[in-house]
Amino acid sequence: MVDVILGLQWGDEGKGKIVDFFAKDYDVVARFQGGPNAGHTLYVNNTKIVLHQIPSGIFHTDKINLIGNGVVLDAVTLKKECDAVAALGFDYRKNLYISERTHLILPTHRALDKASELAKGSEKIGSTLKGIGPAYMDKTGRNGLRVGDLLDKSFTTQYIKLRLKHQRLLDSFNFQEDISAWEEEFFEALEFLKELKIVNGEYFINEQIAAGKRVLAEGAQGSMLDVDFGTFPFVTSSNTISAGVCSGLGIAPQKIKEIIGITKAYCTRVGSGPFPTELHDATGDFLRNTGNEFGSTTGRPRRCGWIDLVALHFACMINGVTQIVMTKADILDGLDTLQVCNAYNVNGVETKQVPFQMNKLNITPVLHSFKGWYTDITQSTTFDSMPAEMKTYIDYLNNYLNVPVKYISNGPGREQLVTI
Ligand code: 2SA
Ligand code: GDP
Ligand code: MG
Repeated sequence: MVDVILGLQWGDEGKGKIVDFFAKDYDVVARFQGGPNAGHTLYVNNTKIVLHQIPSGIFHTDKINLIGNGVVLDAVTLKKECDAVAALGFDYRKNLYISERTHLILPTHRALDKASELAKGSEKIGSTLKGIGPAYMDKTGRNGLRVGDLLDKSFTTQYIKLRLKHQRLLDSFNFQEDISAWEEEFFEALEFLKELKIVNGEYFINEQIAAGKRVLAEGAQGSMLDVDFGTFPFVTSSNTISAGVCSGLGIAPQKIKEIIGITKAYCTRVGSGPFPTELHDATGDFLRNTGNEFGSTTGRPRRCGWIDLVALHFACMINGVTQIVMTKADILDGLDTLQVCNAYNVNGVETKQVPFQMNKLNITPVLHSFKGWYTDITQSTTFDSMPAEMKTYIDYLNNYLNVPVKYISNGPGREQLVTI
């Protein structure tokens, strides 16, 4: 069977930590979408590591880690990350597998990402500039190059053809950048990539499932960044929701069992786009500073605000979430009052539904206040010992979402996870 862990907000919910925690119960950890735009933070022997391309189960040496066909792969980032994993004493060559159908991010995709953002000016998406959008465009436009193509002798010819096409596009943007250094690194990294375990991902994973192995699919970004259901156009270019697991790994829907949704106890977003509960005040600054809310890939400050139950309810619906993990609860320890958004006021009309084109509407969040627990919860190991105010907060979420919060994360450490 396959279980899924994915983000219910705009990413950075703490998926890396939770996947690493749960990995011990699985045989395979697989990434199904996204690429080096992701930044999943985990701690290995008290050392912080941020993974962008490699699944977060890599430090469990007996677990298979698969980069699925739905991912877009930057070979340069992958090589650097493999070196970082090896430096921590782990042999990624033993447990890292890559689907031959995974699309490659080329240096010109990164240049095109930059050019497109520059051209958009004040309407830019706030992309991580890792080439994600252009690489997925080449996939759906049926032009992209895949990991399996590397083993074909026509690869260089195909690369040159695509590069030329990209150059014409870059010229139309009037964008100039010397990519020769990127290209050199890229070709070196491709040689490295060729030596890794490249497999037919769909047969590989289905054989694992047939043999009774347990698979954990690891989402990247978050549901509100999904290309179909997120706050379009301020989204990423992949299906971040549970449906993406099937197309991003080649597995059938009935194989999926638990869908574990991760939400912070508050909310953040990095990049542009609507964020109804965003705080532009001292509380927003408090959340950013206490929660260390800076992009794990780009270092950009994250926008911070109250938890948004309208968006969370929507995310639970489209994903079919069966249980929730609430992370970063400890960040709220220092606040005496907490708020949650339980409806949107759109031009004077209250709604509990996520509207089309949120960015074109004037949305005011309808907030419900709670007394904060105002206690250090980082050392709590049982839900019983947690403050009564925290229990009231969780009860409210359970009732609103109609999906149970099953775990509370009360610190970045592997052991800081309380079961309810
Ligand atoms: P892209 O690069 O084309 O996918 O960007 C499109 C939008 O998706 C957002 N996005 C993210 N949001 C949160 N976290 C992400 N990963 C990094 C992290 C981000 C970082 O872990 O912190 O370091 O800045 C991520 N990746 C993409 C992005 O901000 C755009 O709004
Ligand atoms: P991801 O992209 O969803 O994996 O999340 P990121 O790694 O981008 O950001 C989450 C950050 O929060 C990381 O720095 C984690 O170490 C940290 N973190 C995760 N869970 C908790 C928690 O419960 N409390 C605190 N204080 N930090 C946490
Ligand atoms: Mg992240």
